[in-house]
Amino acid sequence: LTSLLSPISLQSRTMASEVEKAQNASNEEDTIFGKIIRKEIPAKIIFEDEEVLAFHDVSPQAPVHFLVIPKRRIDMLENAKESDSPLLGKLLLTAANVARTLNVKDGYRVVVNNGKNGAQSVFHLHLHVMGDRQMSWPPG
Ligand code: TR5
Repeated sequence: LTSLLSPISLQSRTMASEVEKAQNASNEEDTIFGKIIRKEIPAKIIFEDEEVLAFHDVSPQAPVHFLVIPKRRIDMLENAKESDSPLLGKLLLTAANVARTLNVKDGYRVVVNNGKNGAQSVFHLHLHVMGDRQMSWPPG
């Protein structure tokens, strides 16, 4: 059956299941990213300091696709507080620094999925950084 599916339908199947996952995701206290921060499960870590962590996405949507997360959990962008401003700024600068380290050429895209309609599936704030291919607009 798989051989009958075109790459496009395979891609939309993957996208549909990502959205499904997001629609069913729960805003639990700890998440898979908490386990990655505590090194309870492995991840391909690219950069780490006391406040932030950058690691490759396990299901890359571009030749380069990494995530940048705060070590202190903020569940969603919409729940970030004024006092989180320096940390939010640091996430963006880390995204740029890591993209430079990985030698991502000719630009890249930074995305935050927020909530159900934003297709957020992991409730620990994260920036997606995708590059090394031409992105399209509008996103799906
Ligand atoms: O849909 P949102 O924006 O919440 O994105 C969550 C992202 O986390 C997706 O792109 C997933 O592919 C990614 N993800 C999920 C897991 C995971 C991961 N990236 C790295 N390592 C991971 N592990 C070990 N486990 C996951 N469940």
